[in-house]
Order: sequence, then C-alpha cells, then structure tokens
Amino acid sequence: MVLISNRIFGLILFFTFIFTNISFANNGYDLWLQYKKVENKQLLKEYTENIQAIQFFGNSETIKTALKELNIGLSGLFDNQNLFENDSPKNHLLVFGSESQLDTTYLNLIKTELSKVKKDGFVIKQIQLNGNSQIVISAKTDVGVLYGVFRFLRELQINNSLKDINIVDSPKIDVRILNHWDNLDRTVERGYAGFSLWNWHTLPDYIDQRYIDYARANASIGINGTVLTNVNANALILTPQYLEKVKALADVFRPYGIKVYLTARFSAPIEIGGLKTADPLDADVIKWWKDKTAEIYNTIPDFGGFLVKANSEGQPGPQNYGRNHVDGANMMAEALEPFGGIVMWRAFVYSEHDATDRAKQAYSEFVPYDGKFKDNVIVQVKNGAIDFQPREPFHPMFGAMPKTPLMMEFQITQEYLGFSTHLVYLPKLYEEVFETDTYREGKGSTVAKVVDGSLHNKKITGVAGVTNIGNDINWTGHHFLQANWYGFGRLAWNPHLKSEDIADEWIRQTFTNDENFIIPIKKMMIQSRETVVNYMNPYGLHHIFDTGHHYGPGPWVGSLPRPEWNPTYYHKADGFGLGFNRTKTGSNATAQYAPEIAKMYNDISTTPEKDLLWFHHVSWNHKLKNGYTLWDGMALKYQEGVNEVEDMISLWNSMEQYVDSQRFKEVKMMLNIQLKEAKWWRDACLLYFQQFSKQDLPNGVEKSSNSLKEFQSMTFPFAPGR
Ligand code: GCV
Repeated sequence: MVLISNRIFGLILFFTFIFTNISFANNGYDLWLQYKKVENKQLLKEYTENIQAIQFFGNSETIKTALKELNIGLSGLFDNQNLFENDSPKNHLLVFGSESQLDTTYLNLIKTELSKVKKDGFVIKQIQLNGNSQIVISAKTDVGVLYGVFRFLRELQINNSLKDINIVDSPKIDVRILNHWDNLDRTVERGYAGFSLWNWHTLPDYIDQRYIDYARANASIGINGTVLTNVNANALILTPQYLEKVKALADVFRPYGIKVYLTARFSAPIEIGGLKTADPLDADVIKWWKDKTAEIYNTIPDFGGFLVKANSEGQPGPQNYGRNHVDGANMMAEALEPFGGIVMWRAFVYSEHDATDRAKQAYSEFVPYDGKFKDNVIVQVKNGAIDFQPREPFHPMFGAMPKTPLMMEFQITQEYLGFSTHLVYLPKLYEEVFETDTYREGKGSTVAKVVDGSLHNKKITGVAGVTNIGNDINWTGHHFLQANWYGFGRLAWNPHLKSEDIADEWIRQTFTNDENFIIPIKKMMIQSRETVVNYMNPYGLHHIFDTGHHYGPGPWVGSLPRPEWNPTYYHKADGFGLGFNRTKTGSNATAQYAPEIAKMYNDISTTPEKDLLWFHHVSWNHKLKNGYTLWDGMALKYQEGVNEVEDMISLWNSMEQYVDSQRFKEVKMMLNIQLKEAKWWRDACLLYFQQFSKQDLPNGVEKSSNSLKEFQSMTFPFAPGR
C-alpha cells in the first residue's frame, strides 16, 4: 500500500500540465483526454466530499501507469494539489488495486460487484467506511484496474455524478485491435493523416512521446492490441534488425495492456529465410516458422501473433503451392500455439481468374472450411463482401461459420468515405452492421452476437479497425475523425453500444459539456454517415470511385485489366437502368444469406431501398417508395447530400463561441472542402449516369457548371494513401 503524498508527484503534475495544456494549445493533440477544469458545481462538491487522497495497492508497471494517468487527469480536472502534497492521513480516499492486491476491508465491500466482472472488466464503487465515503476501483487484473481508472476519469470529464457511483463493466470482445497499414518507409496505405507514427529509423533508441500518448489513448477506450505493419506485408519486419525496434514499441505499450502483432508475409521463408519454397506443408518451411516464432517470443514474450493477407491482391499464400487457407493458417497457428499467440487470417480474397460475382468469392472460398482451422486461428472478415463502401449489406460469412471464430474488420480510415477531409461519423456505420440480423439461428441472430461469440459459443472473439492515425498533430487529419477511432474502441469493447451515446461522451470529453453545443453537434455527427452515402453512393450504388487512389468519383472507369476493379462492373448502367442483379435471376449472391434474408433481397419490393442497386438492376423509371422514379429519386438524393453538407457548415458557423479558435477554424476549412467535393460527386455522377437515363434533372437539383469531359479528365497523381 502506498499513500501518494510527496512533492515529487506535484512536480510531475505541474510539468505534465504545462506540457499537455500549453505547448500543444488546442491543436487536438490531446484527443478526448482533454481533462479540462470541471466547472459543474455539484460534481466539484461531490469530488471534494469523496476524494482527499489516493491510496493504491500493487506495484506493477500497469498499476503505476494507472496512477500516472490519474494524476494527469485529476490535476487537469480539479485544483487538487492537496491529493499529492499533504502528508496528513485523509478520511476520504480514492482507492484502487486488483482483486489480488486490494485490502480485504475493501474487497468485502465490493465483492458482489467484483464477482460479476469478466476478463479485464472493472468495478467503480462508492463505499462507506467508518462513516466516510470513499471510491474504490478494482478488477480481476491490473489492466482491468487501468481501464477502471480511465473510466473513472471519463465519468468526471462528462460530468456524471459520483454519488452512489456503482459501475461494473467488462469487455465483450477478447481481441480489440487496430490494424496499421503502415509501411516500413513510413508511408501509410490508405492513410490520410500524415506519415506512419512508427519511426523505424530512430527506433529502438528514441522513444517518441507519441508512442506513449498513442498507448494512453488506446487504453482509455479498451483497445488491447495493435498490428504495426501493413497487410501488404514486408518480410523485413521479421528480421532481427526490425524485431529489436518492435520490441521497443512493445515495451512502451505493455503497461497499457496493449499487445503487439505483426503482419506475416507468407513468402518470408524465401525472402529472408533463404528457402526455396514457402509451401506450408514443407518440413523446412514449418521449421522456419517455428524457429522464427520462437525468436520473436524470445524478444517479445507477450507478442500477440500474426495477421495474414494471403492469396489476395497479389499477396503470396498457400495457393501458390496448391494448398489452401487451412493449410496456411494452421501451419502458422501451430508455431504460435506453444506461446499462446493467435493467427488472424483475412478472408478478403477475390480472384481475377474467378468470373463469379466478386461479392460471392470470400464466402465460397471460406465457408467450406468451417471447423477445419486450429483453435488459435480467427478468420478476419470485412464488414461487407466488397470493400468498406459507404454502405454495404453485412458480409454473408457472419453467422455462416458456426464452428470458426470470425472477427470483424472495419475501416476507420476513410478510403471510400472522403479521406480525412470529410466529416463522417463512422460508429453509425459500425452500429448498423452490428445490429443487422443474420437470421442464422432464427430472429435476433445479430452480427454483434456472431462477433461477440454468443451466438455460436466461440472461444476467441475479435474486432479489428484499420486505423486513421498518422503523425499529423491531431492524429487523424480532421478533428472530428478522432471520434471514429474513439467510437471504434468503444464498440470493440461492447458491440451492443449505441453510436449516439458514444458521440455524446466523445463530444463532452473532446469539446464541452455545454448542451447548446452537444445537442446539435451530436445530431450532425449521427446524420453525417447518411449524408456521405447520399452524395457518393445513394440507393446501394457502390465502388464507383476513381481508380487506384479512390479519390473522388470515377463511375466511367471501365478499362482496367481486372474486371472487378472497374466501377462499370459494379453499377452496370445501361439504357434500361442501373445496379447489379445479385438475386437468383442474377449472380445469386443472395443465396449466401439465411433464407429469410435471401427472400427479402430477392424481391425488389421487400429489398430495403438503401440496398436497392446492390441487389437489383433497376429501371430508370422504377417507382420508389416516395413516388419518384429511380432517376429523379437518385438525383434528388445527390442533391440532398450536398444540402446536408451546407447545413453542417451553417451549424458549425453558429458554434464558434463553444470551440477554441484553432479547432473551430480547422473544422470550418475542412467542411468547405467537403462541400466542394460533395458537389463534385453529385455533378460527375449525375452527368455520367444521365448518358444512360437520357432524362433531365428533376426540379430542385442544381445543374453542373462543368462538363462530364472535364470531370473525366481530372487526374490526381499525388492523391494520398497509395
Ligand atoms: C491493404 C482494398 C484497398 C487496399 C487494401 C485492401 C485490403 O483493396 O484498396 O489498399 O490493401 O483493400 O484490405 O487488403
């Protein structure tokens, strides 16, 4: 037991305060960990009544980290030097420690709550001891205690009352992980917020403060893993030269409960191992992976495992040797098994040699392997069957592999949602996916229940997010896109949370607790996902982005050698109409869903209009539910999207008094870019599709001042993220 009462902490706090609040001003660097002074009188009173000193149990690095964070947080939120400087014993304590360390007096007072805690969950409870109210934070593990401390700080930041506080919360997912598509030269594939955070050149000797702040931010939302490198992998990361650098990062992240994972290039035994083959059934290859894995664990004892993209978009894999995904994944799993590591094997596969609908290929390739993977393999599946579009129906693999753990892969970076210049609140998209019913075990078999393992009693569960983090000072390029990192973490912790509640807590922590700001801004965030769908891909249109960089519209692109890389493959515009027939009269992709869903999608009258053109080739004159024809309705949707961005701008402009000047100005400039690009999408798409519909724009839709030719001739050789 240690009572924090010395001046050293006061000094640390003082410098931390200077560092975080002055030198960074408000450039957004502090994310949602702003820890601004509490002004709420009731909370100030409750705080003083409950907390006069801190007492903690345990001395692990994680417990010390929890203490450090508490110090940073409380000194920002309150004028509470007395917590750290006064030696006299106090009656009102903030007590924290794990079950195995906590004093039994406290344990007895929280035992009911603690018995409900699972894995790295925690308890925060106000208790009465000898007539004094105190607050106890405890957990089964030290990382759970750290999560409890972060949650406690969140409660304070969002001005929740401390009176009778009694929170028990546990993660519903085991592996809550970020995927960095970061290359060793620091470029980031589909990265729009600067270069990679990982400075491989100065590692392992130089530990950038950002590595620590990255870990703090992740731990604050329960993220417990990070894949440092791109799935389009470079085998060099597995060499001793780089493993030493990886170790340095792992050492920084460990106290925060974050494990490091790496992408494993399937051909690494050839490229860095000097073997002639990477055949997963070859004895030398098997040995190579076993030795390599042992070497990694020797360097990083808590290494998490491998993420593998195999036989996809040119990446090598077991099929190069006539083997299959099971052979490849199990070979690596066997190497990791003795150390407790896992393989995350991606199901993002489609082949130029397969003429069937791309949307069907992953399901066809993987579902027959259900039950064949080793226990430490988890198959990582994108939320939809194509590729992170503004809206996709859920991937039919969810629910279709009852014997295989499947983890969700979301994109946080906005490859197809406006890069880092469009304000789009993605937790709304994640929530839509999680809430969808797969009907695999009858009504109520939601994707969330597949992913949290409860539908089929899975042994490992996971949610991955392809990050939007780079070395931009505000981390994500756009201040509001921090909310997507935040919201991803919150939903990875509990996929049943509501995106609106997440937006609420994010705004309060990041900007202000003033309802005059929160209510309208929250509404704007929630609406923003539909807005981007409206001005990019209404009614189920998809993959009509310009080629390669995916910046802006390119519905006219139709001459790329791989058919499924062409937007024309997806929209199939012709004189009759628009859309991809995936019903039983078309590619029959609908048959990959449970019968209830297949039936709904096979019939145009029961297909939700948001997915119309995903599943049907629809006449330009088809009557929509609102009475408009498809052509008129679609044109009006594009216009609606533009109008909604205009509304976002007016709203933001009226919010100046609630936001610091730097973030206000930066968001304002970004919104203006978003408006310009929304108009570009509207005009380019409508001019292009008009060639087929041969109809005028309906009233209310603005005419483009550019010609289709002008849009088609635009090139962006240096668009980011390639
Ligand atoms: C990392 C899409 C992206 C690629 C990405 C790929 C994947 O095709 O455009 O940049 O590659 O998905 O998820 O593997």
